[in-house]
Amino acid sequence: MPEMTLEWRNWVNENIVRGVPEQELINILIANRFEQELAFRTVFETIQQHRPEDAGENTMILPVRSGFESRLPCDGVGKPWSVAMRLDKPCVVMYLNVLSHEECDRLIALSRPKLKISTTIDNKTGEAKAHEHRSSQGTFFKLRENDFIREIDERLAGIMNLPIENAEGLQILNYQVGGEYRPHFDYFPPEHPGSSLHIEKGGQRVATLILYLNDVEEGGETVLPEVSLKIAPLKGAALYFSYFHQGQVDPMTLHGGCPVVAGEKWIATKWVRESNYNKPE
Ligand code: PD2
Ligand code: ZN
Repeated sequence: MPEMTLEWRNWVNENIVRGVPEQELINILIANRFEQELAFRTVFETIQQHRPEDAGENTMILPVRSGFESRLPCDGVGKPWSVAMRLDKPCVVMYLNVLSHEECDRLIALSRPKLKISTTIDNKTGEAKAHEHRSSQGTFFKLRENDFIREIDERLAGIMNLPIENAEGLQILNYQVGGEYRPHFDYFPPEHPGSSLHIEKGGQRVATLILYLNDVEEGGETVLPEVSLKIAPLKGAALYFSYFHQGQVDPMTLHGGCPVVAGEKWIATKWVRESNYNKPE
């Protein structure tokens, strides 16, 4: 991945001054192989210099290109995904139209017959166990399990800007009324003896993408309490956050799924590791 050079910084600066939309500049940087986070940060810092009132301390709101704010249902078919919201520290990004409504419905239909009680990892032993803190049912697809899943796995790796081989298989979760996932970390806390078992293959988890497969009637928001962020599920949209940088995990990414108050909630979760998680045994 290229480092940010002075020429590129100047280019961003000139274009911000000319009034070119932020998202356009970010897309060009990413197309030129800059890491997504570096692209966002460079544009963000430049805006902060010129229009501090638009940038705030920590938050960057990018142009919203569909019905997110109004919570209109947005049909992802044929539309490119776009960024609706970004927080800089920790890096949290809300994407729209990552999956089409047909893809969401198909993932649900394929998963429904395979659902099993979800588990959490025992801090001491690393064993997976059912726990009152996680009241959902779920199932996994293997990485590239079939053509449909392969296409989604490839798209998500592209959005997350991480190698597909580092990804775990897509997990589908279903919460009924009252179902929740209490605040937790997706990384394996280094201080827990049970973590080493999970880090052996593919290393630490580095980032998560939660994909919302339906609109929830009430409740079921994803929360990041340390940064006071609450995201309502929106069919086809996705929430990204990363938490492992320079060998350090980021406790600010504590997050949870609020209880569903009415209706049900379906999500898909993509977790990505530091290194290859799919080497043949
Ligand atoms: O369902 C959610 O919103 C949620 C919240 C926190 C899912 C996960 N974590 C996860 O799958 O890791
Ligand atoms: Zn989680």
